[in-house]
Order: sequence, then C-alpha cells, then structure tokens
Amino acid sequence: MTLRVGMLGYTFMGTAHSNALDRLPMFFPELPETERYVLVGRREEPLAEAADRFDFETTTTDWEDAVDDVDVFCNLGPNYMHVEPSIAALENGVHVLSEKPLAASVEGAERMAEAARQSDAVAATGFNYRFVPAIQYAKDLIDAGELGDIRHFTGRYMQGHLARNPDAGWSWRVSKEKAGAGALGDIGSHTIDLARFLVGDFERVSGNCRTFVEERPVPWKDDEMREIEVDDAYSAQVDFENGAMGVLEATRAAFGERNNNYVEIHGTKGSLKFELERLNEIKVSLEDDRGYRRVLMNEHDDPYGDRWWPPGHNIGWEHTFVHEYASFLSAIEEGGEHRPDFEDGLAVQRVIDAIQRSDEDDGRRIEL
Ligand code: 4PW
Repeated sequence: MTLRVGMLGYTFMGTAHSNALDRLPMFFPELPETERYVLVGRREEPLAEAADRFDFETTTTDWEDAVDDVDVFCNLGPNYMHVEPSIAALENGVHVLSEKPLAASVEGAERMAEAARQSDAVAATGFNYRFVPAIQYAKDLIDAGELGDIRHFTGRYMQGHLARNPDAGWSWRVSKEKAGAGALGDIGSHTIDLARFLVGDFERVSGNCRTFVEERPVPWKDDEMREIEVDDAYSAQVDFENGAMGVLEATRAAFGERNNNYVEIHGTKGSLKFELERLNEIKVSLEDDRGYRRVLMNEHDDPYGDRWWPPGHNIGWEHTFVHEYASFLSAIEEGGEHRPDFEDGLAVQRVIDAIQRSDEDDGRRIEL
C-alpha cells in the first residue's frame, strides 16, 4: 500500500515532517510507503521551492484541492487553520495528523474531535514529545508501578527568543483569534500533554498568564504597532484526578533558555527527571538508589532502541517525528489505535482554556 500525502505548511514543521517521511522507509521498512504528493501554502514561489526540496510532486494554494485527493493529510498550518481543512479531510475518509495545539479554541477542537468520532480515518495530534524514547521509558516505569503512586508532577517549557529579540515582530502566534494562546498554547500544550500521558487527567487548575510586551511592530507595515493578545508566559497549579499535584510553567522570555522542555515526577516509590536538551538520557531514583541514577537510552530498552544506532550512538529531536509517524502509519495500516489522537488534543485544549479563564478570574480554581 502506498499512501498519498498532502501537507499544509512548508516552513519549520514542513521540514520536520517531510524529513520524518523521508527517513521512514529506511528505518521502519515494514510500514506502508508514502508518496509526498501535494504541498499546500499561500505564497507560490517559496511553496514551489519547498516542494522541490521536500520532494513533493505538486503544489496548491487552495487546501480544498488537497483534502480529497490524498490518503493522509498533515495539517501543519497556524492553529486557526487546523479546524476546517482537518474536518474536511476526515469527512472524506482521509487520515489526519494535525499539529498542536489542536485548535485556537475549545470550540474548534470540539468540532475536530467530533469529526474524528464520525470518521473511520485515524486522527492524530502532533504532540511529538510523547515519542522521545526516554519519555516512553518513563511511561513504562510508571505503568509498571516502579514509581508507586504519583504525588508530584513538575513541567516547565522554557524558551528565550522574546528576551533575546525584544523587537520581535507581530505574527499570527500572538493573535488570540489565530493562535488562541501564546507560550501556554505553543509550548505549554506539550507539558499538559506529557502530564496527561505520564500522570493522568486533570481535575482542576489555577492559572496565571502574563504578557510582558504589550505591542509589537508589524513586520510588513512601516511604523505600525499591533497589540499582543496572548501570553508571553504562564504558570499553573494543577490537581490530577488520581490525587497527584502539579506545577506547570512556560515562557518565551527566559534569556538563557533555548528550548528546554523539562519534566520531573515523584511517586511513593521513585522519582524521575527528564530534560529535552539531554534527550538521550533520563535520571531515575528507584528502590535502592541513594540519589538519582543517569539512564542512557538507546540500550534497546525503549520501543525505538533497535531501530537506530548501536548503544551510545545518540538520536536527536527530529527522530521524535519519525516515531510519531511510525505509530500513525501503523494505526492506518492495521486499523489500530494511535495516541495522542484528537480526543487528547481536545483534552489539552480544555486545560489551556481553563488556565486562561482562571487567570482572568484572579487565579480562581477551575474544575475540568
Ligand atoms: O511545538 C513547539 C514549537 O511550536 C516545538 O516543540 C518547539 O517550540 C520548537 O518550536 C516551538
């Protein structure tokens, strides 16, 4: 079976996803083949250049042309563009992998989840950090009860680009309508997804959102400033349904940080710490350990260890997308389950929304 792929988006994420599709036949040869067929974008010239580089057969500036002519649709557009094209694709029986956060609003995410429920196609949300081998290893430890009952979750996703570039221009990412949320939606959504994946569903949240710079220059208009409508940073206190408690934080304004996705979990019998900048390792403290022990991945004790290189030969950030597609394509071929799906995307969207509502109400605790 060869699956024809349509992809909306051709910059950062377009490169990451195309690279993953390119790697798959060599490292996951048992999966169905894919054909990069149509690339969708708004500006013809860079679109054609990207299609050439990513090896797509054709391009279109109208997503409606793409969603009924393919088997798989990868929606990597701005958050507000996830909704209509993904729903149209699912209605045509086309499998969809949509980037995160699932939508710019709970209402949009609910419509997408409902379309997924009504369709036989696979609907995936692109929370790629679930597919870091060390995170899979952490999940196995927790599911096997090695950490005991989980008491604490700490999740921080720290970036520094707004601190390093105080004159950064206005973009869709800071529009409430187009993005829905700022750091909270863009990178906080990863933390919320990892918390759900590793610990469980949220019961209530209390949130604090902050916008440090109120307006930014519009790059394509001389002398025009535009208001920033979303957060530059957020923090939240959360309670999980299983009784664990958590602290979450993300920012785009932490000067020294580039892309630090950090998770710490403590249970009654053990603890673990993970940070993306050292993605080939995880620190664990179990039973007889007196402190933390550094466990290197790629020792073939995670689901992907035997796919890549001999032990100690590290993998990188881009491999998370390959693993994500491996799971997605195998669900398509075998009719099995792929997680995170649109229900997971919707659940995360509800937490984002609750944190925003809590912030607007002086941090009042919001039940989920
Ligand atoms: O999803 C996130 C992006 O929007 C990524 O994981 C990192 O932060 C890299 O870019 C942004």
